[in-house]
Amino acid sequence: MALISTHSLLQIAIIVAMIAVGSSNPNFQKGPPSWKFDFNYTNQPFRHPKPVQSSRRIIVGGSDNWRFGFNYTEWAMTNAPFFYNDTLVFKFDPPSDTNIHPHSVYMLPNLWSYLRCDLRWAKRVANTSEGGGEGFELVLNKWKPYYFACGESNGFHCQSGMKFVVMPSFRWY
Ligand SMILES: *[C@@H]1O[C@H](CO)[C@@H](O)[C@H](O)[C@H]1NC(C)=O
Ligand SMILES: *[C@@H]1O[C@H](CO)[C@@H](O)[C@H](O)[C@H]1NC(C)=O
Ligand SMILES: *[C@@H]1O[C@H](CO)[C@@H](O)[C@H](O)[C@H]1NC(C)=O
Ligand SMILES: *[C@@H]1O[C@H](CO)[C@@H](O)[C@H](O)[C@H]1NC(C)=O
Ligand SMILES: [Cu+2]
Repeated sequence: MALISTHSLLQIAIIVAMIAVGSSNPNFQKGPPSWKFDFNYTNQPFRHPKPVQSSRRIIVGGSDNWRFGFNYTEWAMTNAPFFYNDTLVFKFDPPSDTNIHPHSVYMLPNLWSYLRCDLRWAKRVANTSEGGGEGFELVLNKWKPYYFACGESNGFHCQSGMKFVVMPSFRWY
């Protein structure tokens, strides 16, 4: 039995790449921090570079919100890096007559559970009703990889793309 499938290897590669994006944030390097991009060397009156916005509110999935049939791994890759203290917002409609397949948000304990969409030791952070209105908010206030997944249909939503990893990056204030 192949213990690690090609599919899993690909996913591991993506996650390693994402964590690398976080660590390669300019602030981890010796060079000047990213405000160098705000400098304008023309002979204008000197203005301080704008302070970096302190935290962001990021809608998971953008205008697609948190839904079935969307690849959140790809979404997370194109929207990385995420920063410490950023707020992730999960928006999904509560169960109703017209919404018989609602969603939820779980955090998986480790990479292995994440790769297999194994929800046994997962922690539910939002039930199917909590994504309505302004959505469910979660602040990235720990220095750790966050393994997110939808916990519905016994892992089927997760396997179909409703999962992603976030590793918060350090931001220079
Ligand atoms: C610098 O300021 C000048 C004058 O306002 C402007 O034309 C130029 O586009 C600015 N350059 C950058 C890189 O922001
Ligand atoms: C993150 O946010 C908390 C609460 O607003 C604040 O006390 C803390 O200084 C922030 N940490 C960083 C690294 O920005
Ligand atoms: C979801 O959680 C909210 C807030 O804790 C609670 O009021 C609600 O009853 C829960 N709904 C379901 C379907 O578990
Ligand atoms: C989502 O996209 C990633 C990267 O392109 C890919 O490896 C993965 O198989 C996709 N997931 C699904 C469920 O299609
Ligand atoms: Cu779901």
